[in-house]
Amino acid sequence: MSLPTSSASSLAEALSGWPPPVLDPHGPFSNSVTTLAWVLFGLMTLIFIAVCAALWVAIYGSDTLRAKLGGERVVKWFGLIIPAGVLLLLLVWSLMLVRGLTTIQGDELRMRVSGNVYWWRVSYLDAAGREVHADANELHIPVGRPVVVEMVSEDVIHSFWVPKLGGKMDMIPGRTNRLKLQADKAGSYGGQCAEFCGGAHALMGFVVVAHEPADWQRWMDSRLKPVAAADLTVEALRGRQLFNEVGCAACHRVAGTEAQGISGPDLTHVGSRLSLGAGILPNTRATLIGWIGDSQSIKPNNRMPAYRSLKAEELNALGSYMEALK
Ligand code: HEC
Ligand SMILES: [Cu+2]
Repeated sequence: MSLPTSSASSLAEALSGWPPPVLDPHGPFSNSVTTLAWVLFGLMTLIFIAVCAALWVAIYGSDTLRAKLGGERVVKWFGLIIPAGVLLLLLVWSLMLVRGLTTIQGDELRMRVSGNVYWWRVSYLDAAGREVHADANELHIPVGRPVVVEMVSEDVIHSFWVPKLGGKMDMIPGRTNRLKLQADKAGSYGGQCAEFCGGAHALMGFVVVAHEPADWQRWMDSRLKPVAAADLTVEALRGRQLFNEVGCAACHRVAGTEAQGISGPDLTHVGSRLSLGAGILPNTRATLIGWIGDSQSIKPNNRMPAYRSLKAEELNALGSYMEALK
């Protein structure tokens, strides 16, 4: 099935993540954050100009000008009343904004994302909070509908951030935080862990793909059907056998097979992900093989061992199997 990102450049843009597109909102929740950012910037500029003017008066102003302004009055207004007013306004505004980003209305799509060193476990939930589909490193959402993401962490503190679609929220072990996202347009949007969580923290990205609602429903339906063995080539079948023999299945789940590991990303549909290694590489046969053979050079100290002893034929077979898991 086709994804809204047919052009490689928009994926590259979504994946590069730098500089974070903080002033380019694509949904109502990111919009409100961006508006507040501009207001902060505007007020900061005014205050900066006022401070420069005060400095100018202090250094170069004539005695008559200073007497006219009155030292005490200047301190009262510019040192107390105006700063207190500005800070109070911004405090109330940002508290109300955060409320808007976190208040649950009940008609949102529910998802749960948990942070892991250095990847994301993703669950699609039904209205009662039960998992209907497990995935990793990619969130697929319908355009125009708010999505509540419940956030947890399985190890250290991470932070979930999709600059174009919403605010930023910490994932704290033992706690569930919530944040709403919404996309106004189909496309792929880059996300990034925004809290230092270890050496390869900068290589902990992800992608949010927004589909038109009907396409999203088709996509969800397609997720519930794992790839059947009958649809695999001979080489991919060999890869499937190796997947169990060399121990991949201990950490990874592929629905419909005996591989049911949960300490690594779910690979049931890894072949259809846009990116690999948690948003850091495009997903191709070559990058799959490169990752399996030596993920430690790509992402130092990630929790997957490097399989440097596998022969080229074995790596090809594993790559072919992974690629077939659409
Ligand atoms: C000890 C557990 C463990 C074993 C064994 C293991 N992996 Fe992984 N694997 C992981 C973890 C953890 C990640 C996520 C790494 C990251 O991005 O930080 C991962 C990531 C991956 C990814 C990328 C998934 C994505 O969406 O980015 C692929 C593909 C993969 N592993 C395939 C394999 C294959 C094939 C084998 C066997 C040759 C294997 N793994 C063995 C733990 C494991
Ligand atoms: Cu992190």
